[in-house]
Amino acid sequence: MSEISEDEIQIMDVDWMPFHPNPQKPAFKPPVGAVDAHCHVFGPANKFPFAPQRKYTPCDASKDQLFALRDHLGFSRNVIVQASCHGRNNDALIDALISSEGLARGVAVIAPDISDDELSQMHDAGVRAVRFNFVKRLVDATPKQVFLDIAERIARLGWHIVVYFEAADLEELIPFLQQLPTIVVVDHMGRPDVSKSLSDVDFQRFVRLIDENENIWTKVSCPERLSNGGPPYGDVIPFSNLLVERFPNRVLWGTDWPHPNMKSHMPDDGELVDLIPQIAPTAQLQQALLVDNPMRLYWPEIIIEGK
Ligand code: 0GY
Repeated sequence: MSEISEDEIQIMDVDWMPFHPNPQKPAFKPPVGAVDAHCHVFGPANKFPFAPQRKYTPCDASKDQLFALRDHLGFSRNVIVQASCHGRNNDALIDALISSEGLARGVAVIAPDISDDELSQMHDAGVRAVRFNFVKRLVDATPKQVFLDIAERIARLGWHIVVYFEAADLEELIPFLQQLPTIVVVDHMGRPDVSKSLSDVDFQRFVRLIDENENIWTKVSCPERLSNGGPPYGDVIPFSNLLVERFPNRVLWGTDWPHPNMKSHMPDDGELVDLIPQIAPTAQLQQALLVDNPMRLYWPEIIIEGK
């Protein structure tokens, strides 16, 4: 068998869809201080190589491109989530946080044996949460006890937990989620099957979970990933809208730029922003979704006066 060099295996997957090269300027103007609370940076691979155990190899998506998109869309801040292609090496994330000069916070993926010093350095850089990923196509399974041990350590820092799972796995995960000692943010509305109705048993289980657990929040993100019909994602909006109206103080919104693992199409980020008035129809709901909620969670120390 011939040897494969590290350079060769860092080339993006042949079916990888790169992010939209020139998203439109949205017609919707986000409120002052709006936060894109779910996005990623990838590499650049020559500086921050992807993890050997990754399940996909993306194109580079740099911090500078992310910050340019932030400004173009009319947002002020980012929450950058460590993506599975970087494994537990958070260097690209930390580099982006430091470069943001306080305008980005981070969600890291960490090992249970991380030292207190490393955690403290991450905190100084802007990390405020860890992500527990249960999506089998993205990561190998981690024992729940490992996650519980991590949860206990990061709770002491005032951090919270972001979880990503498929709707089919929720029932089994509920006892675990209810043991977590911090705020818990569920990615992408728990990935509902939007071909079903709002009264479907799986989606109602998710709504009940948030109803019954005051520490559980969700991101009303990723219409492009959940939709069966494609843009303008009319099949997803009722799910996002229900959650925003019912839990106005426990919802976040994000672009999910650079949209890893999209296979059907690549969304225009400007069009995603233009969906916000349908998801959150009043100025009050928009202010909570885009400013007050993410600021409370990621920048509690800042009282917003302008930017
Ligand atoms: C997302 C969704 C995905 C990927 C990741 O960490 C990741 O690789 O989160 C996905 O493929 O559904 O939130 O970006």
